[in-house]
Amino acid sequence: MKNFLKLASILTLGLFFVACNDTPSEGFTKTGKAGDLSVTYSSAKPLVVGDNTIDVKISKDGKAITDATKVELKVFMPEMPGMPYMENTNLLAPKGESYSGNINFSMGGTWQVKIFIEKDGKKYKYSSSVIL
Ligand SMILES: [Cu+2]
Repeated sequence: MKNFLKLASILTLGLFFVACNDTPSEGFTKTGKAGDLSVTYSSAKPLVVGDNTIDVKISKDGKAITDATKVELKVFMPEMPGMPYMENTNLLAPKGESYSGNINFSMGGTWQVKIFIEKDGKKYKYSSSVIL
């Protein structure tokens, strides 16, 4: 039993160390496609439960798209046993060569991420997910 406790505490310490070593200085970036557009969404800081400032960069053939009619970011978590559907949606504002705005994750877990883009009368959708 004593040996088991020793092993358990060593493992716990190990996990704690790994968790603390999770490079907090690095932000978050994910890239994918929405039709023929390239979409990158990022945060200067790691994503957290609560408010996050998200930057969305859209490009086509390597050229930044800065004249989108609308860029909307939506995060949601489907209904789970004992937990209601959760969602946060925000229209992003143009900022330099990207679009920026706040998004709120109300709890940890897996969140679905959708970015809706409108440009020249066409609609695009980028689908992704993050784990908090
Ligand atoms: Cu949930």
